[in-house]
Amino acid sequence: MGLLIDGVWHDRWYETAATGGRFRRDAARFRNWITPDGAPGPSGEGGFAAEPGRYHLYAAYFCPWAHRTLIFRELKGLGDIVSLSIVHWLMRENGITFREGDGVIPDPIHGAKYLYEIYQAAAPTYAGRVTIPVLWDKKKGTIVSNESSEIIRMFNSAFDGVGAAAGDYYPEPLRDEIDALNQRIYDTVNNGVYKAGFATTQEAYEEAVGPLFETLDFLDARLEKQRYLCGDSITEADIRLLTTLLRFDIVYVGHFKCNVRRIADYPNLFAFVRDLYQTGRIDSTFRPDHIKRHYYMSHLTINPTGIVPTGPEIDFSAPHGRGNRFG
Ligand SMILES: N[C@@H](CCC(=O)N[C@@H](CS)C(=O)NCC(=O)O)C(=O)O
Repeated sequence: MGLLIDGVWHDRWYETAATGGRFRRDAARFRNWITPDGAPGPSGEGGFAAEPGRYHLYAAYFCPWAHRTLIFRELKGLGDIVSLSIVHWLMRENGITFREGDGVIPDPIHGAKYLYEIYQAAAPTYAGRVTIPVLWDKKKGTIVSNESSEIIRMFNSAFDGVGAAAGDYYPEPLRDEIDALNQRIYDTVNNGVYKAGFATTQEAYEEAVGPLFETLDFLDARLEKQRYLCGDSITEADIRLLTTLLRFDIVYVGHFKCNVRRIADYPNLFAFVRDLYQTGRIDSTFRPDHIKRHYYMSHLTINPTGIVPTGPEIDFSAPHGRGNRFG
């Protein structure tokens, strides 16, 4: 774990001394958008037109943010349109790497050993954290985006004219509702588990855990009445929630001390996770072995022995009953 300063790698754990033990996530720096015709998107520069074979996704099975992009790549049938590398689960010295391992797909473009080499290739004096996912443009030889929430928006619609599968997971009439849910779920759940887990004071930990379980209670109640967060079809908000819920009982309950309740204790949330897991090819993007090894073996400040727990046993392919219940 570390960061680049003036393009040079430094191994360093997150700084929480100046914030009363609170973990603060840095904003992503590459914020360009792929659009159907290369017109600029909501931020960054233009010139990134949707073309089959032009873009490469660097992703991780362990990472909840990268997992969103892997799911959208499947849902939108982009497997032959956007090529893929998968990094190794272990993140220690030199940060995220392409060392050999089951499920790792090496970097065909730079032959990189470390993810930071991709950042150096795009910006030789880059200063900041080196995070996954990264969307690379083979034509311009640079990073389009390293912000997962924006990469999934591009995957949702930019490639529709060049062979993507049908489906709109951010439909116009639902946007306000999706945005509001995303905001609350990001602050208290997606990032909330990290705020709890990386806190270095009791106060910072409690500040994160309370709102996390308030939101989970709220979501479980919402899913009592409808199949998905915004009604009867899957939206981006469901996928953004799913990647955290899939990691919850196997990692966040123990490693990040988010142990007030398990997802398995919430009847609706647990069935919702199984429902989505069994949708399309989402199951093919879930690698609990990478996930467990990543967290328990990489965060040695939290788990100094690096021992990975054996359980829990959870069957995400068990019947969920939500199709019959909601018609
Ligand atoms: N805002 C980014 C966050 C991505 C992120 O933080 N990924 C983690 C892995 S789960 C990472 O690369 N961490 C490395 C670090 O912080 O040094 C996104 O959503 O795309």
